[in-house]
Amino acid sequence: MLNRRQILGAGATAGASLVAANAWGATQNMGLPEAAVMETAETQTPIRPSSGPDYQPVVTLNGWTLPHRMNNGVKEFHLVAEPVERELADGMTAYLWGYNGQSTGPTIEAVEGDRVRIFVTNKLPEHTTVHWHGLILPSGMDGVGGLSHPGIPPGKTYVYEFDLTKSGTFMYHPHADEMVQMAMGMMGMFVVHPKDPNFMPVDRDFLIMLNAFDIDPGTYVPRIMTMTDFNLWTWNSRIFPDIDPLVVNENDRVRVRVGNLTMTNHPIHMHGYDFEVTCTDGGWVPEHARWPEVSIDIPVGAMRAYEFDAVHLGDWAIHCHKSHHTMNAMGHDVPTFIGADKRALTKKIRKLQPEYMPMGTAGMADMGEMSMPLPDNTVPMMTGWGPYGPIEMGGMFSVVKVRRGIGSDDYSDPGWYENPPGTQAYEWTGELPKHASADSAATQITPKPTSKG
Ligand SMILES: [Cu+2]
Repeated sequence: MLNRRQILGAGATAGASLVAANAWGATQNMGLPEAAVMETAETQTPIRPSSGPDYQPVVTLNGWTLPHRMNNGVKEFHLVAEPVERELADGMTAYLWGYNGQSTGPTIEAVEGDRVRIFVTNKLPEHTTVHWHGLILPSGMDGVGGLSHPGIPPGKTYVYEFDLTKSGTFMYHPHADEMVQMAMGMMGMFVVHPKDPNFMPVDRDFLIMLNAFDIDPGTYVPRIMTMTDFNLWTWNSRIFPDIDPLVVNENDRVRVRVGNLTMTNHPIHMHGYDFEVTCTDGGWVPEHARWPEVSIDIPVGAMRAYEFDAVHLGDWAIHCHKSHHTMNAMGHDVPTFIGADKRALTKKIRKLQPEYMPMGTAGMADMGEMSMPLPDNTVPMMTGWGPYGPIEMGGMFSVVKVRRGIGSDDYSDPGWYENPPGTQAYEWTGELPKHASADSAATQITPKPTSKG
């Protein structure tokens, strides 16, 4: 059964493929290929190759793949650098710069041995370039403004053309006014599939670009001068609870490719499995050089792909292990109240503001449950509801959903996992030894008030 998301997704993909198909028929005209535009932040169904070697197309979470056309054996793509409106979450839109209607930009997919011709039209108010991070290409195609070629002036189109000499996962981003343009969301992934379909095949191949923004609550435009204190930690310019799950069929071979174009490292941790790094942006890791991990640190300006066999059914969290990166719109100047006695203060404030509620004295979990009034265009700091209560996360968090009987092109959310009887943590209702009683637990961190009464 199709849900609203799939219908939108299928429609959008069909539309995008249509552009490519029409353009194919018109290759003899040699005009600029049509620039496909994506209007939603919904994950698009992957595009299977219609010619050349077969490959398992990648799924860009909350993103899409740029259609191409063939022109005398050359794969032609058209990127448009432009201001975009991106839904970072349902109910929060950001005014960013991106490509072809979205930030992050569309994923470019091609095959080892292909020659690609990429038209880049600049609709920004200032010049830009595109640097093809990790690809082996002629120096003049490297996209460093002023070094490789002049910046692309506003309103102009430049052509990049080169052979894809190796397979792997690469990235693209401006190398012109780079600090500003990347803070505004300009980046995307470039996947080159192996020429040999039997080289390290997988059944599911997911793409995540780690990026970050600093957008004050109630506003729309990122602060471009921020170096470390970003407040929105995003995957493909999307935040939890609105990052789509990674939907996987039992026993699938799964690859997750994670690129980092933020200004700090992100230890990506996935529950329920151990796995191995199989690829960096430098190339594939030989089998004898891999070691097992449960968290993979993704350095700044780098990509790591890891793989696993989906043998453990369940809902498994996947997230950055820096706890501040699984929060939304963090204010870092919030004081710590754990252990503080706010009763006297609360009494005074309630004379002026009867609904006042003190928070934070027993931790901040109450923030995950309560809906407090927020400025417009702002999402809560920790949020998301699971089958058993608030998940209390934000930012860089999603769920890997491993199920039995998922169709090979089905990425729709299967709902929550039902734990088989006897396999879920439960409350102990029997006797407790004296030293473990509930009373003694609370007194460990909360000092008793000095005046009892
Ligand atoms: Cu992180």
